[in-house]
Amino acid sequence: MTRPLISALTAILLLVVAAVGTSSSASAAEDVHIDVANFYFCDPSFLNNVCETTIAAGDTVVWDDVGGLHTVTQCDDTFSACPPSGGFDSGFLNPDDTFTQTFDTPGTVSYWCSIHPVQMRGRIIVEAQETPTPTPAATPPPTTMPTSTPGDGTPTASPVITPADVPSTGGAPNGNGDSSLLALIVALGIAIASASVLTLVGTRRR
Ligand SMILES: [Cu+2]
Repeated sequence: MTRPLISALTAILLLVVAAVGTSSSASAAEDVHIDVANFYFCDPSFLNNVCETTIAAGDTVVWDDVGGLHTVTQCDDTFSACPPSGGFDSGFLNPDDTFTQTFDTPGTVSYWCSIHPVQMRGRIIVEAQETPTPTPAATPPPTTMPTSTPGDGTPTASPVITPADVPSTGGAPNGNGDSSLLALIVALGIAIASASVLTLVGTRRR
């Protein structure tokens, strides 16, 4: 086989493996919206108060100006430096303007409107993203029928039969759907690859 054909074959097999492996995915980052209005963040109950919004690390906060001229300006924890060095500042927001900020680091970030610093304050609480634990392939517990021993009334613990102990002779065992599907997909991939090889070889001979 020539190199391009081998690469094509490898690519097809990789595609098959990728298709099989896409079943698990990490939880996606979200957009969290916060209203900015006269004269509050979040909702009117936070007038002269601090609206706290909890998000997950990696989420993006979208402040939507739904009325009035405001800013979204980061502050230090005590609202004494706004913005602190390197902090964000939206500048003036008019109605229908939005300001977005993505928070990747767990912690608490305070902000206010620099035009209405007493009425309008908020905090973003960034919680650590849970690391998605990969779900191991579920091994179906072996179903062991309780063996009734005639005459012997003593109940004994059912023997634990691990899949390795099951003899490979006889009919197809149940619960093998995943590996059968995988085998089918791989076989399909190889078939497609062979077909491509034959087509390519045929094209070259012409
Ligand atoms: Cu304001």
